[in-house]
Amino acid sequence: MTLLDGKLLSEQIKAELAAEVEQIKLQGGKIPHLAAIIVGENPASQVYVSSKIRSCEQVGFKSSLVRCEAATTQEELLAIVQKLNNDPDVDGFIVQLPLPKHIDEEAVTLAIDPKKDVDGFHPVNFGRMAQGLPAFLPATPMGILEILRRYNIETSGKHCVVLGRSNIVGTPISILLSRKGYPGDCTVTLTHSRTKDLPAEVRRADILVAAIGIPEFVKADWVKEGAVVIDVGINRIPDESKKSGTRIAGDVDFEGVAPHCSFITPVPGGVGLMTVAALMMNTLKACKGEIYGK
Ligand code: BQF
Repeated sequence: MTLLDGKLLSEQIKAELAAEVEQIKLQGGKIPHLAAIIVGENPASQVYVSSKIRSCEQVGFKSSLVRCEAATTQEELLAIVQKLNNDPDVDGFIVQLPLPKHIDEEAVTLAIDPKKDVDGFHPVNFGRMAQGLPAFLPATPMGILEILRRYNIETSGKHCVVLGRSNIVGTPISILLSRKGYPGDCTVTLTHSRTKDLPAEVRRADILVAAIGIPEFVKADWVKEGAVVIDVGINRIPDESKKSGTRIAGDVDFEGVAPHCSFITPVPGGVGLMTVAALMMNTLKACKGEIYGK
């Protein structure tokens, strides 16, 4: 069993990005600029957005954080989105999810200029991704592809089983792994809450992507010997042995499953860090006009 080390890979990627930013600076080019909007005080969101800003500093990007109180109206938020759409210095921006209940996430996502949509959530980017056109890929699926690529994991002809059909992870990774090329050319099964015999489906997986949001859901006897397991889950569960009283668990029962795997991502230190690294990659692409031209 080999650990798929998201910390190592994300640091590698950030070092590569930092070197490229250095070159841009030497040549007097535009410095990549990522902006983030956060609404309210969700503690997990605060941590996520801080780590994105910190990553910008590490790679030499400019960053801006727009903090809005929880009571911000949808109209006020849409006005901030328009401002960032029209700010020529901002190459890309994100609206940190989840948003407070009184704001329609879909309306906000639709308002983002697809050319600045470095989270890849706008339906234009989703549609372009699905058709294999240049697009900003959503950060978590892109991070997963980068893990497969950087560990040279064979994907062609493999049976990939995806748990969960969210717009942000399950659905896009199932599309990306089924398309032509590397990483890709998989035969994909997308499973969800109405799937009849989930353990039976999971047992067919050469590559398993678990993005269901239930702690330690995937059990040892569901996993085929030698499978590659990508655990997208970030679940906080009670643990009396911890100072905080909680720990973070993935969607996979790591202790039980790991001995059966050829490769497996840890939680924490796996896919989550790659999500942030992928966002940085997208921001540089936005700055260079790699997807939509300059
Ligand atoms: C790790 C996210 C659910 C809802 C909204 C490293 C992150 C997480 C975990 C991170 C996530 C999850 C992010 C680890 C960004 C990934 O070592 O396990 C990094 O910062 N993420 C987000 O911005 O919004 C979310 C999950």
